[in-house]
Amino acid sequence: MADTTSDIHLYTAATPNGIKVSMLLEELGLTYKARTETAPRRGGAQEPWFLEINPNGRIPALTDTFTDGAPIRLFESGSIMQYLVDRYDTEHKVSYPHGSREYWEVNNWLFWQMGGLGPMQGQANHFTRYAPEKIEYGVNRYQNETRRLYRVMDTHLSKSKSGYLVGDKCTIADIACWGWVAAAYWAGVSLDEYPHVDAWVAKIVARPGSEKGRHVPKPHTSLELRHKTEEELDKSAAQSRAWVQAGMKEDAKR
Ligand SMILES: N[C@@H](CCC(=O)N[C@@H](CS)C(=O)NCC(=O)O)C(=O)O
Repeated sequence: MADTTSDIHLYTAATPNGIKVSMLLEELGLTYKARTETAPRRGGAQEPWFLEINPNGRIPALTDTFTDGAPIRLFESGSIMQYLVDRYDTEHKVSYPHGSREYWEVNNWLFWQMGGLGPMQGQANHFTRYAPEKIEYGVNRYQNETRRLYRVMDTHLSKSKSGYLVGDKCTIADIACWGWVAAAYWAGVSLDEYPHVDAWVAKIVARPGSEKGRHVPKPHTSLELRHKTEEELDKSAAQSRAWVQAGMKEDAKR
């Protein structure tokens, strides 16, 4: 049996990058403490103590006691996920052995998410929901790039026998992508055009660990966005727009 005791503190918020880590921790059955004092709206992410953990001042970040007994810090969700499976997924529940073909294919999709899907959809969110004015060029550029990435994923999943991104099981590649895809409608992208991706969203949410982890630190509501009107989406965006804009002004002053 793998050792599931840990001294993990997860600094997180209810965002696509934050829930990746709680979903993985739950999939692995690890104990951890979810910390929310650095959540974007609270501003704690720029405090000196947190910058010691993540010099980039963003969530998620994680601390643990390393194998040598001293504290270790992890930042960047992809790096955190690799650390967690490398150290704790000794039974390869959601990973493949280092050096196997599948290991490298998981890495391909993990980097695809970190370098493509996340940043592009994040900018689609920004121009669609948070910009103080509608800038058509920005909206089109990032929504279209997000759609292109969903097409890539849909084509890949159409050839998958298991319905997962790599091999015959759910891995950190799936978990990394899930929170973003689940929030497609926030970026103005419809899942109706991507049937394999749509089925994959439901497949992941049916897993008890992922289902539990997506609700950390508070109930996950992205799947309900699909049933909201553009007007309702815009109304919720107005609440977030204010703190996104305030955060940008603060960053520009630093
Ligand atoms: N590449 C980073 C992105 C981290 C990131 O941008 N986190 C967002 C939440 S998903 C954040 O902390 N936003 C607060 C802000 O922009 O001030 C990762 O994957 O961990």
